[in-house]
Amino acid sequence: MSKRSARAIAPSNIALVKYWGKRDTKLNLPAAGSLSATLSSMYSETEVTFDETLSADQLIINGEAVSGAGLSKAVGLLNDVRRQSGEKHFARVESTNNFPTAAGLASSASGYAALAVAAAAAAGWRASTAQLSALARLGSGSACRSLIGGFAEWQTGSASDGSDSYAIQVAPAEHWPLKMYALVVTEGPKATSSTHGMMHTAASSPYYTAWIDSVARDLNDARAAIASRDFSALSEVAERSCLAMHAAMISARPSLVYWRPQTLAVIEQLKRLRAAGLSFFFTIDAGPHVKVFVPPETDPMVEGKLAELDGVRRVISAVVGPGARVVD
Ligand code: 2P0
Repeated sequence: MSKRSARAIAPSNIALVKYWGKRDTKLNLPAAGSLSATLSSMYSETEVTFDETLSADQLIINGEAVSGAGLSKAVGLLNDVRRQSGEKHFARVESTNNFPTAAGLASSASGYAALAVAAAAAAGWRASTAQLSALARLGSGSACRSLIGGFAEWQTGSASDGSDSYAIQVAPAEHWPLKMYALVVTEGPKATSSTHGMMHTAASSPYYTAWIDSVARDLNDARAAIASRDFSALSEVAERSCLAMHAAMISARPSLVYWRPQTLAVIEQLKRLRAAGLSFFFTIDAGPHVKVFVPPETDPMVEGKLAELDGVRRVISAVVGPGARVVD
C-alpha cells in the first residue's frame, strides 16, 4: 500500500497595504499589489497524505470534513501539485488552526499556505518558494504572502497564467520585529466572504477604480518606511490603505460593512491612548476585529491596557515572524 505524507506549518499574515480586487477570479490574480507582515503564533498546521486507497480528495479542518467551495479550492491546488510532480493518488488533508476560522483573522491565508507546502513535500516536488507562493495563491490570494517571512509583497504580475503573481520578501522578520495585537470584538464567522465582497465592490463601488489606483503609491511608501524602520510613516500608509479599502466596500451598492459598533468604539479609545503617548497603528480586514501594531520596544504591559478597552472580548498577540515551512 502506497502512502506518502508531509506536514507543514504556515503563519497568518496581515496586510499593511491591502488586497481588495481581482483581475482574474479563477486564478486569484490581483488587480493591484499588496504588502503584509507575517505573524508568529497565529498559524495553521496541515498534514497531506497521498494514499492509493482513496477514491477522492478529503479535507478535514479542525476535525470536521469540509465539502463545497472549500473542498473544490483544495482539490484545485492538489491537482496542480499532481500535475507538477507526477503524483497519481488522491490525498487526505487534515488541518488545524490555532485561532478562529473565517472570522476576519486570515485563516484561509495560513491554511492554503500550509496546504501548498505540505502537498508539494508529500508529492516529492522540489518547488521554489515563488512556485509554492503561486500555488498557495490558487487557494486564497492572501495565502501567497504567508510563504514569506517578515514583510512580504505580493506582486501583481502580468502573465495570464499567474506564473509571475507571487510574493517576495521586502525585509526579514529580524529587520523589524513589530508586535501585533488582534483585538477580537465578536466571535463567530463573518457574513460575507472576501471573494464575494471583492467582486461586489469591483462591480458596484464608484470608488473602486480610485482605490486600485491608490495602491502603487502606498506600496512605495510602505517599502520605504520598512527599509528605514520609520514607524510613523508606516502608520500613516497602513491606516490610509485600510480606510480607503473599507471606503470602497462601504460605497458598494448595496453597502458592504464589515465593522461592528465595537470596531469604531475601539478605534476611538485607541486614539485616546495615542494622545497619551502610545505609538501604534491599527488595521482592519474583512471582519470587525481591530489589529494593532506597535514598535518592538513597546512595553508588554500594553496588552493588558488593550484587553481592557470597552468592546474587546479577547486579545491575540503575535510578533512578525518566519514564513511557512515543513515540520517533522
Ligand atoms: C488582505 N484581505 O490583503 C485583504 C484585506 C481581507 C482584507 O486578502 O478571494 O481570503 O481567497 O483571494 O485572500 C482576504 O481575502 O481572498 C484578504 P481570496 P482572501 O489581506
